[in-house]
Amino acid sequence: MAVVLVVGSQWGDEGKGKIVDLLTESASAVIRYAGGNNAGHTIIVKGQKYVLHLIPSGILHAGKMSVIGNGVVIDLSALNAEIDKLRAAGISISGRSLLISEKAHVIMPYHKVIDGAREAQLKDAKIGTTGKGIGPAYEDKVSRRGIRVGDIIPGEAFKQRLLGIVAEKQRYLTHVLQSPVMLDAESIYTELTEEAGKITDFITDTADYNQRQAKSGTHILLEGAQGSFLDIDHGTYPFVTSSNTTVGGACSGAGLPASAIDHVVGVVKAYTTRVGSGPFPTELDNEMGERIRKEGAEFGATTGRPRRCGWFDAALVKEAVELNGISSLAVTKLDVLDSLEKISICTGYRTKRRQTEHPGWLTKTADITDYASLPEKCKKYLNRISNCLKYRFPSYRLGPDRAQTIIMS
Ligand code: 2SA
Ligand code: MG
Repeated sequence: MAVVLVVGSQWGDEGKGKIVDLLTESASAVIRYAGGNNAGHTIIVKGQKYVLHLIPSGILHAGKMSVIGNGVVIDLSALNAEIDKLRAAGISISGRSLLISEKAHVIMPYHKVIDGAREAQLKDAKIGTTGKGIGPAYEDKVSRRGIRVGDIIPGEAFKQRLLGIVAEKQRYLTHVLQSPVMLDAESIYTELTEEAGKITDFITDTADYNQRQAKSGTHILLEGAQGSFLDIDHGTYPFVTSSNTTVGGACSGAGLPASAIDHVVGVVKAYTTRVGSGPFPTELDNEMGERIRKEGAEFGATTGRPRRCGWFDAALVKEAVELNGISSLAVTKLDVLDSLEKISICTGYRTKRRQTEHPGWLTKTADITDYASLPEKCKKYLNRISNCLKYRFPSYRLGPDRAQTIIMS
């Protein structure tokens, strides 16, 4: 399998990072194509926990290339902090392990201020963003006022352009959003050029790199961020993020033709979570939801916010399967349901809400390494999901560690 896309099939936090990490073994490169440091990919390798926000999960494997594609928005100081943290943990990062697109847009300090001020203005109707400036950065990209990584060339020309943009943002902040924040254009220029200076070794034409890899038949992975229903076009608008998280975003955000994608792996949690506002038909706003949250440690990997929890929604995932052309599904966090006596699955709600109840398996599953050894009731639950979606699963991820996975053959 040459080019494989790993895409979230719910509202994010499905465990994409773990599946990518697992598939990286046989891949040469891992490419991020959308989102920014709003993402939080938690990976546990040999008991050591890593939370990645911008850098693809491939960085945890020596000898693999990690690529931040043109569709990603980059907060340069957050990126450098992440690089420093990984280096401190003994991970080697150089131009031979990390590439950053010169065309990726930069999240500027004023984007974060605008993000926060807008949310405050929306009060109860707020989106529940991560506050990382994602929306305002993509807005500037689309309105052709953004700053790209490759635009940051220290000197008068760039400085003058930046001063003009900052003056405009200040007017917007003060007069439209009534924000008390005063932007300091000089220090923004200094910080930006300093941070950009630290990553010059990594900046390149990543679309060209990706296309060459794809053409040569090398196995590469496209690592999705957030989930299908946070997609700006196909998600639960306006409670979405500002990028195309789905398959189309992978092509534009990595600079790859649609024909290059050979296989699409959809990642789903064995139940559903959502962080931030917006519709959630199977939400359990009760003790059961609390129990799943606790058992699954369902807290935002970026903001620490408690994630909303609910039953598996097969109707929703079926849509993600169609939308992304998912070839196979990977199920994660099955072990979180180990202690439940009854588990429900939503099988449809467009015309009529239906929930089917399943007996729980009440057995610890995290360390089971083959499908046959799973409790019968657990297999029944998985088969039901598989039947609802009319898809079979290539792997089941049980516990949090890389080793705690069942690969189906
Ligand atoms: P934004 O910040 O503009 O992208 O927020 C818009 C919506 O997108 C949701 N969103 C996420 N949902 C799940 N996981 C995300 N990453 C972090 C994690 C989230 C965290 O891995 O846990 O730590 O809170 C993520 N990023 C964005 C967001 O909640 C809004 O609904
Ligand atoms: Mg996450």
